[in-house]
Formats: sequence, structure tokens, C-alpha cells
Amino acid sequence: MGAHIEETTFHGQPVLALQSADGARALVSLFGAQVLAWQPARGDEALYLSEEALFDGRSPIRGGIPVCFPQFSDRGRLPRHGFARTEPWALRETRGKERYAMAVFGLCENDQTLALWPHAFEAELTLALEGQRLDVEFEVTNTGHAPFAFTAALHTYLRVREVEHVRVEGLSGLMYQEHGDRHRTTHRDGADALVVDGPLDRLYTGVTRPLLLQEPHRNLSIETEGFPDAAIWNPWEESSAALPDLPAGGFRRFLCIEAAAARQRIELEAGQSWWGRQTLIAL
Ligand code: TA6
Repeated sequence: MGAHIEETTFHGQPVLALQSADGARALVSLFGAQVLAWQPARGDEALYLSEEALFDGRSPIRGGIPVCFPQFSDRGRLPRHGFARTEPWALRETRGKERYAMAVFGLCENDQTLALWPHAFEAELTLALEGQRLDVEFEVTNTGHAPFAFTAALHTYLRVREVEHVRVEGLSGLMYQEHGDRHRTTHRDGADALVVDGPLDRLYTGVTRPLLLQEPHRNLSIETEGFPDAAIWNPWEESSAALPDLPAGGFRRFLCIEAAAARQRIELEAGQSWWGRQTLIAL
């Protein structure tokens, strides 16, 4: 039996439901080409999706893997995280004959994006699902006649039972900046592992090793290619109050570990492409 891929709806929004031959499952909204859910072949749902998430086809969806492009966070004049997560993407290709399930989504400039960011581009998000592994690739091509620069991230909400019982290994010795630090002071992470016991909003740079999310009952590895940075975010109690699409206590159920190209803007000449990948493996 091969994989199974089906266009359907979720909270009234068009989504693609994928299942690999070995039973791994994922759900991707065409709005934002956003992975909303991923369940490996063996194990529980691995992504957090807020019970209060909005599915109005305009607002960002709180959870899963939002695509941040052409701007990460508030590092520029565009709306936070850019416009990719609030644009309808096109389903370009699906592949389900093999054991894995794969889908490609595409977005290019339109009147809305040109009004915000005057550049012609082609963005592609490719998702591949099999076994314990979810691969998400993001490619940007400059289809215009002049160079442009952008920042980007896959803003992954990893579902956890209790964020205070989580450890993240792989960040030790790396440099990071705290979001909101106007001076953008750079710190070195001296801890053996990152633990979450308060609001956390950091951008780590030079992330070349896989990261390991550890919980008492399971581990999950996060590997990237092409993304030099990693953003780590949990709003904790204080900032959660300002997020109406996050239920009370919801901050305890996720940690965002985001593959990012954010510290340095990526510059593309006309016709050039950039590519990055985030791979999640449920161990
Ligand atoms: O990735 C961290 C971050 O930039 C935080 O500063 C916080 O704003 C978070 O993203 C969520 O942003 P959102 O626009 O989805 O509420």
C-alpha cells in the first residue's frame, strides 16, 4: 500500500491531508502552506496547535509550522514575520506512490505582496513524511531583475507535555541575542542544556549541530541545513496574556524551536535561489 494524499478542509479552511504507507500523518493548510499537525508512524502528535487558533483565512494560525518570509519577527518594516503565513499558497505537486508522502506548495508575488515588498519572487515549500521523520524544505528564487534581501524562518511549535520539564541540548557554547534587546547584546550560552523557567525569546546563531528536545517520556531531534540560526521562544505567563489565540496555560504545552535565517539577511541576485531545510525526527 502506498501513501495517501487528500485535499479536504479543517475548520472550514482548505488543507492537504497526507499519510505515508507506514501510517505517519500530516495536515497542511493551503493558507500559509502551514503544517498544522504531524504524527510520526509511532508516537503522538508532535506539533502544538492552539485550541484558540483563528481559521478566518486572514489571521496567522497559532501553531504548527508558520512560514516566516520575507521578514523574520520584527526585524524590518513589514508586518511581523512577513506575509507568507497570511497568503494563500498553491498546491504545486503531490507524490504518494512511494512509501513516503510528499507535497510541494508555491507562492509568488501578487498585488498584496508587491504593495508591501516590491519584488518578484517564487517561494516553494516542500514537505516529505515517512516513519518518524518530517522534512520541511523552503526555497526562495529571485524571479525579478534586481537583487533583493530577506530573512526567513520555519516557526515550529513543538508540542510538549509540560514546558518546565523540557531540556534542549545542542545550544551550549553558541552565541545568542535576546529579542527586544535594543542593543542586541550577544551572549554565549554556557549551560549544558536549555531549560524553560520563564519567558524565553532568543535568536541563536551558528547553529550547525542537531538540537535535541528532551522530555521525560520522549526525545525529538531537530536538524537543519541552510538555516544558520535558531529562534527559541516561549511566551510564558506574562506575554501569553497578550495573545488572544492562545488559551490560558497554553504556553506550557509548546516550545518553539525555529530554523531561521535571521541574523544576517539573505541577498539574492536576479535569478538566484536560496534553500533551507528543517528535519524533525521523533526518537
Ligand atoms: O520567534 C519568536 C517571535 O518572534 C516572538 O518574538 C513572538 O513575537 C513570536 O515570534 C510569535 O509571533 P506571532 O506574530 O506569531 O505572535
